Amino acid sequence: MLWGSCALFALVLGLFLAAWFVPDFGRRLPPDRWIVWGGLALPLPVLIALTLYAFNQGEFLLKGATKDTEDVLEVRATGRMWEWDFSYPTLPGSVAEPGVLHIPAGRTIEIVAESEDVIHSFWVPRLGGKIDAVPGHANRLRIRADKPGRYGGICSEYCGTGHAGMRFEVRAHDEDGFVRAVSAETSE
Ligand SMILES: [Cu+2]
Repeated sequence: MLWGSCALFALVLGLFLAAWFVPDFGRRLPPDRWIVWGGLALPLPVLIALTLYAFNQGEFLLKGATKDTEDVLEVRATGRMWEWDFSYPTLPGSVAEPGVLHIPAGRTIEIVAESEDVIHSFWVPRLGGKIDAVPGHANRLRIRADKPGRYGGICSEYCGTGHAGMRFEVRAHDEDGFVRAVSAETSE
């Protein structure tokens, strides 16, 4: 999307500069042609492609509503004023420190977001969409980190005076590192 928008911006800016500085630029094409090609023929495929891409991406993020066979790791994310807790219901004995979410890289993670008090919102900008954490209701969102690394997360629904500090960190590990990370913490 970034490179596509850069290309379109460069094209429009180029046309603008040409119209401004080159005498008689564009006069050979009648105005209705400019409208048909520039106003319809160019934007339609771009908008259709973006819409299809957005639908596809939305399917991935919200797949939790339906069942499939992919090997998905479920993580519970619980928000409360003003911190996040994470747990792994399918990994017995695993413990996570508050504010740190360990995940395996390259694997789809299903976040089950809940809240203990008011509405919060789970958001890791570099890993995709955000989802509200609502008291008494489990919302599901899928994320995936392609590479190991650290990714910042925040609460993105205003929830009180401590909202701005309601941050957490996602640490994506390779498969071995992930097992070590969630079991090493049991001894702490
Ligand atoms: Cu908040």
